[in-house]
Amino acid sequence: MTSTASTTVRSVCPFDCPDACGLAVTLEDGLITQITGDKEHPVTRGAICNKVRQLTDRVYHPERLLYPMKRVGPKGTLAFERIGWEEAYGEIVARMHRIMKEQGAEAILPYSFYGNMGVLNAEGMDRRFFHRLGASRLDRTICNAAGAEGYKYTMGGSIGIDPEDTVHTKLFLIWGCNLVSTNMHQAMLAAEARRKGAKIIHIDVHRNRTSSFADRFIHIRPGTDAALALGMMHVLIRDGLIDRDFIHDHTVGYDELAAQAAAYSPRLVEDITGVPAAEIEELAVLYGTVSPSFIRIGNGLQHHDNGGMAIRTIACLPALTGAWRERGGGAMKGNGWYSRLNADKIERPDLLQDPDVRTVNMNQLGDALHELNPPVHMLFVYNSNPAIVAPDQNRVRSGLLREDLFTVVHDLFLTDTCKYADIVLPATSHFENTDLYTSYWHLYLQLHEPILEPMGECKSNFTLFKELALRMCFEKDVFDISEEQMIRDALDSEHNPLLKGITVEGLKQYGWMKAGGEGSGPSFGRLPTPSGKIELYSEAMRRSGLPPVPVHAPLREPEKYPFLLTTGPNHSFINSTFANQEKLRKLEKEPLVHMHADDAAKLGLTDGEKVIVRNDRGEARLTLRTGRDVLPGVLVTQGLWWDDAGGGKQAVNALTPQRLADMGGGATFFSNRVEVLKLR
Ligand SMILES: Nc1nc2c(c(=O)[nH]1)N[C@H]1C(S)=C(S)[C@@H](COP(=O)(O)OP(=O)(O)OC[C@H]3O[C@@H](n4cnc5c(=O)[nH]c(N)nc54)[C@H](O)[C@@H]3O)O[C@H]1N2
Ligand SMILES: Nc1nc2c(c(=O)[nH]1)N[C@H]1C(S)=C(S)[C@@H](COP(=O)(O)OP(=O)(O)OC[C@H]3O[C@@H](n4cnc5c(=O)[nH]c(N)nc54)[C@H](O)[C@@H]3O)O[C@H]1N2
Ligand code: SF4
Ligand SMILES: [Mo]
Repeated sequence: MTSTASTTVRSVCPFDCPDACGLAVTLEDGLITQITGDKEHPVTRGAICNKVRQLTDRVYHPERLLYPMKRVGPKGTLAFERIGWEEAYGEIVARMHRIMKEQGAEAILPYSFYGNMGVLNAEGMDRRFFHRLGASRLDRTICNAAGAEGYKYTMGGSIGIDPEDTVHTKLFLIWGCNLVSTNMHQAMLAAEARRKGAKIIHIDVHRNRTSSFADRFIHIRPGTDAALALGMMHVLIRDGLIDRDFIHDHTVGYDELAAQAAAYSPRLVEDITGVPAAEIEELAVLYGTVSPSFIRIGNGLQHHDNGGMAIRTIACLPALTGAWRERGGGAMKGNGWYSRLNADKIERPDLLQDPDVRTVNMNQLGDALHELNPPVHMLFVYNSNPAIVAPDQNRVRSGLLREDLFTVVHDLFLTDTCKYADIVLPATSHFENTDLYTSYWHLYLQLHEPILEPMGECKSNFTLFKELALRMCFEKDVFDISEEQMIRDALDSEHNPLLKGITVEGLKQYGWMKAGGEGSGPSFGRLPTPSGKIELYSEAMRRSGLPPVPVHAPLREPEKYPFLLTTGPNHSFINSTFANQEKLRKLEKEPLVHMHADDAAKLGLTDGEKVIVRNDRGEARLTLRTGRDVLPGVLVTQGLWWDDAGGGKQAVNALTPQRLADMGGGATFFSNRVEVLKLR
């Protein structure tokens, strides 16, 4: 028997998940044999999710793309033939030159998101390349744009409490967040707080894993959270459960907010939200008397027409009670503000010759492919799977089918988007790359050094855009640089004093370093709002044509169809990533739609049968699950499944609108009206 050399090395989870876990990877003879959590990681402490424990199945998947290919059959059919990188680069460069000459560089559109969260590969060399090229800009709004802007109006930026402090919390509100599935370490910290006496309340439209984890569940109608928060404020103010000193010292606009909240009596709020008035009273009194209290605000409630305002409104609650004062008190929507990097240095927007070049909102890709002038002639997709994740999928796909559109897709797999590609390029997994990771939840920056050689002919996004730039004869001093050089640029602390002392050398030595060091948390000396304080009234909103004081606005889709459908992510996939892995797909069984038992009875539908969920945009065929997990009139489906081989129409974005949310150009994935028909 030959002996095998086994080593365990440090890695980082690259996926679009708040936890950004530290990984411990075992290699035998250069092959990964096991992936577990790094026990030394200060926040994730050795625990990782089941998805990433199975990551070897993804890295060594037999269907991984290993070489470039070009289309040899009709669009939409996955007919490809192997080519070399030089031929691929040659075709892309020739196309780019032709488009630039005939239509202008604006006719080229990048389309990317965070399939890999590494700074260099998600918002580094790629951005630099497209700026230099003069391509149309992409507004990356598909995830948290509305909520981030809403929170910013109140707090000045993505500034919440340090999640490590949440073990001190005594009242834990999980608001529109499926924590157990989507931010498991926050659930672990909540469980630790509970062992020390905390009570956990989940406010959601769907009774799910997180509801079972919580001590109490509050079932709310979709898109009505601002009303609930205003109802809580009504009671807090009426009953004198507010912290007048904190309000005086750290907020502006209390009088305007109080006047507004006065109109939101628990009875009125019950009518809007479906939450009984007595429950609203009880929740508000708990919130006003238990301290420290913490609100984890999720992404779910901001995927609605009124999502920005919902988050802005909830973010006002801890200011009224002064919850921010105590360790473990306050709120968090995201924490990106702490570790913000020097984007100007890495993305180089100064290379853009025409700063007025058009910007395309990624939530409106469907319309962009059909309506823009000059038309989009080249679409360059990486780190994203728009044929599945973008709203109004039928419109997106008919655009992708345009014969005069040249599409390049860089990915690890032949995704549904690749069906429409002219050139498919193979991407490395993050294990093969050098990169820098931040988290949008905890405060640690982590360095990743490659632990595998690139597989087949795979290239990282960084290498792809660097090599493409050199073939376009772009400036060598700007593009012919190393990963390490770009990481040094990113860490420049000029604009962010919290990065002071964080260096490549330090990251190499320790693996991770914390933004702001120990004891980070919002400082109320001065917040980055215009007034420097928490803005309960926002003059900036008024100037932007938004209501300056929190208010509830109803969802916008006409009530032509009887049900409101929310289409969130599931436990075993990350967006559409992992949906091609057999074991994980089996755990999710099949694409389901949850309906209240009374609604099902009225329609003569039974649990387990296949139904057609449809509206004017399209249809999805899903398996019906009936019960009491959703309120009457509401439907919930979870998971972004790939097209099934039989053409079974299970992709739910066929139903979702391109309509934008109230703020930030955000997506409205959860504000769909639909009807449900028996599948005969
Ligand atoms: N397992 C897993 N983890 C993930 C992801 C994944 O796909 N799978 N995706 C990652 C990404 S990109 C993101 S953005 C995050 C998202 O993770 P979360 O922030 O948890 O957001 P969602 O799961 O979209 O929605 C959260 C909850 O909001 C509920 N909800 C929907 N509408 C409303 C409403 O109007 N009011 C209230 N109160 N609740 C509502 C949904 O039922 C859901 O339970 O998770 C990340 N982590
Ligand atoms: N209906 C509905 N739609 C949604 C959502 C929802 O809740 N409901 N959630 C929305 C949200 S919050 C988000 S964040 C978006 C996510 O949308 P996307 O960012 O498109 O997410 P994924 O589906 O995970 O696709 C990422 C792709 O990037 C590829 N990839 C991974 N690493 C690399 C790499 O290093 N290089 C390259 N070139 N490719 C790589 C993966 O293989 C995968 O195909 O989806 C949105 N769409
Ligand atoms: S997907 Fe999230 S929870 Fe799972 S290992 Fe990655 S960062 Fe951790
Ligand atoms: Mo997201």
